[in-house]
Amino acid sequence: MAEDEDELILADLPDEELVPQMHDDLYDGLRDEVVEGVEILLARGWEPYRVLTEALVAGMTIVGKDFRDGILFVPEVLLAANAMKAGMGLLKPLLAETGAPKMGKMVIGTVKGDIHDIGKNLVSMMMEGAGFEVVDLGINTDVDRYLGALETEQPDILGMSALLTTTMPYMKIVIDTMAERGIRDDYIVLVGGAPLNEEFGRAIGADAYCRDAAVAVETAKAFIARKHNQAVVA
Ligand code: B1M
Repeated sequence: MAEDEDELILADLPDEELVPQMHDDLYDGLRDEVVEGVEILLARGWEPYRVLTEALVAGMTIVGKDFRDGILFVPEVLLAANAMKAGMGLLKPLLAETGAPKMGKMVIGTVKGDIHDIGKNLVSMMMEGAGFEVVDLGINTDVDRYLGALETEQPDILGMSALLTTTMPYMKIVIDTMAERGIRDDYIVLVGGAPLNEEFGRAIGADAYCRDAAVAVETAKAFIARKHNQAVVA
């Protein structure tokens, strides 16, 4: 009897209770519940982007704060990250389904020494949704892998992600190496990650720092438009 009373049926919750419940489930690393919550919100007509930002990213922000404050530890955060990824997996095809014409191509990776990939994956998803072709190099990407991919993929944009203050300087190594090889100006270089800011982006010689995935898409579109205009003028 008591057990029945305790059982929580996610589908019975109104949106304003379901979303905080999803934040709790993400916090607790409950993958299946997070996936179910995403399915319910989509079935209720929520836009995939709204589910992503209000249910998943907002939940991960709470996890981030408690990780910083020593309330959560790596194993718990990994579980939360896996639950987040499972929810994102469901949204990915929907965000990519816009049928937008191809805008350009981006190679992206998390820099050497850094294994955080949720933000990078989100950027990739949103870029694909906006019509960009994305080649994802994954995590822990060293300068040779970045440069090799630039050569083989010939993208318009190089994207780099770093979540640690100790790994963000690696972006400058990549950009400096591009400059040494005379290819820096062949690509639009966009950087992002929680510890970065605009000043850092400028200081390392990137074209722009992108605060979040939506800004990354808008910035990429603006740079591609500028590139096309220059090509027309030239
Ligand atoms: Co890590 N971790 N972590 N962690 N982790 C942070 C980053 C930290 C801030 C937590 C904290 O203390 N509050 C802290 C860094 C402190 C610092 O450097 N100043 C930290 C630490 C210390 C560590 C370890 C060292 C912990 C340890 O082992 N003692 C370790 C490092 C491992 C390594 O990389 N070598 C570690 C490990 C981990 C996990 C493996 C447990 C896990 C990662 C799982 C995974 O990614 N697969 C993890 C997580 C999940 C986090 C937090 C909690 C969440 C990161 C995240 O996914 N955010 C994070 C705390 C935080 O950031 N609040 C933390 C959600 C994501 C959507 O946001 O990644 O910022 P974000 O991406 C945004 C924007 O930044 C931007 O757009 C994205 C979407 O809007 N963006 C880009 C990102 N990349 C971009 C690229 C672009 C454009 C925009 O290119 C064009």
